[in-house]
Amino acid sequence: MERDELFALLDAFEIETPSWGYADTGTRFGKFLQPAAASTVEEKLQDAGVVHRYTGCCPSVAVHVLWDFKPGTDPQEVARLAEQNGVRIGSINPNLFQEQVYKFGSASSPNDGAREEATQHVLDCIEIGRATGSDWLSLWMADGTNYPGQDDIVARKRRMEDALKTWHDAMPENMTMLVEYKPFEPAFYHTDIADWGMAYLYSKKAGPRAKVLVDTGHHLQGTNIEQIVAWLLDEEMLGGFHFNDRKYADDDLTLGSIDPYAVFRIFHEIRNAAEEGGRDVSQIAYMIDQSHNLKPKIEAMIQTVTTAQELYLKACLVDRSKLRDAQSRMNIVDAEECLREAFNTNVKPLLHEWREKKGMDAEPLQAYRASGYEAQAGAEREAARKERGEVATGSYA
Ligand code: PSV
Ligand code: MN
Repeated sequence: MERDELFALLDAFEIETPSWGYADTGTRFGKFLQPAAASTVEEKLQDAGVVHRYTGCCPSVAVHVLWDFKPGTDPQEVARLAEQNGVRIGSINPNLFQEQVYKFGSASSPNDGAREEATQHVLDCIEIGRATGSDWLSLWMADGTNYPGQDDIVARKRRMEDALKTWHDAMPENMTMLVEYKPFEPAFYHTDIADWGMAYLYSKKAGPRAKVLVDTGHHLQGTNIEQIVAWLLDEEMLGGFHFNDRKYADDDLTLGSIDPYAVFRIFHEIRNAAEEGGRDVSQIAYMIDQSHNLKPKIEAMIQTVTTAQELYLKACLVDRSKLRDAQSRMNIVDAEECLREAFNTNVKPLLHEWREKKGMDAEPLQAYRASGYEAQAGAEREAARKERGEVATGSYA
């Protein structure tokens, strides 16, 4: 593939960062606070703007409605704030898992009140989407049960189908609904949207603007994620991704930190669908869903984005005519070598050239570190927290 073609593919490869990735988060055992962590939506958007400035490929920010839109927040004001920071509001994530009413689920709950509240919240989210100019409604529900016999599995499925159809039909024409699946957690016996097949079926029944969202951390050990991606692409049902990596479960580790070859294989299937299968892959929503408990948040985000770019570029380098030829000769070794050769190529020089051409620093992480942003944000945010009477976090040196 020619250099110009590769650069055009990189130009089109945009990755959304999550507002919650800039805030202090933890595990159920505790939280380790960072002075520079964002606590307000203003600070989150400011940090997202910084990541976009250094990487050049993160122009939108996913928002989690309960966490980012406190009662009385004007969504248009949030959209303006995003613009002032050089970014825009991306996917709108309703929160259907934190309120007490969702104890037995949201859309699938046997409790009429919970289902009504869930629908009202999603309708409010659709309005926030309209007001902020977002095209994406991204749904993840913690729905499920913890014990055999706790509830009727099929009745729950039907309640979910009804809700998704209602929500789908309430969306404006320009909006796409993303349906995310997860095999377990927080429900430990059965999850109402446990895998890609269930998300596919629900999406099909909801309507033409519902698609499946693949969170790379939401699979059981050994699942072949790239096959799921290839199938969804072939069925024109792949909506997008939540990028992260995992070793054991939903670990929220940095993309590619555990298995970069698996991420490369996902990108390979996407390029294969585009170049061999004639599929339109331009509308895939690439989003990060990581909460960095221990790493400095902006550094981790930049590391993730540049890793995604590297692995995507490697997948673009697969020699597809050579691969087709090897496959037609049924030569397994030659075919596999096409993938290995591309994966083992050092793409850093190409990425450096692309960034410099766009007037950016060749090494985003180093440039960000040299800017002193973190120390300054840390000092300012600590002072602001003190002023608001919140706990000051202290230095983490
Ligand atoms: C659930 O584990 C999830 O992947 C969903 O996408 C949520 O919106 C997000 O994490 C919250 O961090
Ligand atoms: Mn997710």
